[in-house]
Amino acid sequence: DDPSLSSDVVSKVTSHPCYSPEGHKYARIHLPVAPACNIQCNYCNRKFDCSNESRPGVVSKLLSPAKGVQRFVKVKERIPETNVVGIAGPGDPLANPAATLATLKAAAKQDSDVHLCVSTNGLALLELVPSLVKVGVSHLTITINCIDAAIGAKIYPWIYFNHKRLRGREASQVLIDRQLAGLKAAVAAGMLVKVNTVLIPGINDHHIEALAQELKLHGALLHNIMPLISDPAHGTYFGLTGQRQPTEDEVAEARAAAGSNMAQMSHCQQCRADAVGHLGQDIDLDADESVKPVQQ
Ligand code: CLF
Ligand code: SF4
Repeated sequence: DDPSLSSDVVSKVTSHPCYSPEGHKYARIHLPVAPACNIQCNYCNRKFDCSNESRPGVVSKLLSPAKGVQRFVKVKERIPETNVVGIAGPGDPLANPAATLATLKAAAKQDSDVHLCVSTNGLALLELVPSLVKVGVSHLTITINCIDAAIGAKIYPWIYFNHKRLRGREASQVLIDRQLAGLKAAVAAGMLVKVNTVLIPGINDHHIEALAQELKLHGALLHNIMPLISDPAHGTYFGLTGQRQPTEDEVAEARAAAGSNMAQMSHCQQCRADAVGHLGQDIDLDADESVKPVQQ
């Protein structure tokens, strides 16, 4: 309902299931083609899908770009309202640029109307913006958990950048700078950028308003505050300090604090890297890739 948005932007927002309630009549397919990651988050133990978009305990079976596109074609035949192809893991899509770009390019070749969507931690984004634009990525998500390196040092033990492993505040500062520069460049290139923030009690919960202000300044369109899902059984507890998940009230408070600057998304399903179907009504693909309802 923002009058400043152009009709092209409005149509891209209202036809994407994650970007608006109007988009819920459409379905998305994630193609799990991206195994590697270039950072370490304290809430991720690497055995499972990227926790920047996923529920814990989920292991997506990796696909080659060719197999991924075959899956898209089959699913599209059965669910014709599938209009978004997303790459969201199981690692970071932009730490696997060859596979990610090849998959998106081939998907667009099959269906010229499909929206191409990528979710990333943002470290490798800046240099890849032109390639993403070239293959036609219209919707981009960056997970940004803070804009303060002291907070970041509690979230990211290391990053791998320019052939070097960086740690501590230095690592967080590089990541934050790259996320914000990538955000700005992606917005300037015409992509609709959503930011995911994992809400971690005691770590970044007091910082959400300042973060949202900065996101607004850099041109982000939508903000998705996701609760940390902390589950020691799945290795997704937070580092060694075992941070708890936020309560529903704490999530609501954080969304209210961010809401004066950024439009808030509240229907996120924390999808797996191989999610298929309408949000909240995922379908499962068995061995021969025929579709059946998933047990939630
Ligand atoms: Fe997938 Fe993410 Fe694109 Fe959506 S999911 S890459 S923007 S098509 Fe959506 Fe799932 Fe939440 Fe992500 S509900 S986890 S916000
Ligand atoms: Fe794990 Fe995703 Fe963080 Fe990489 S970006 S460490 S895959 S949660």
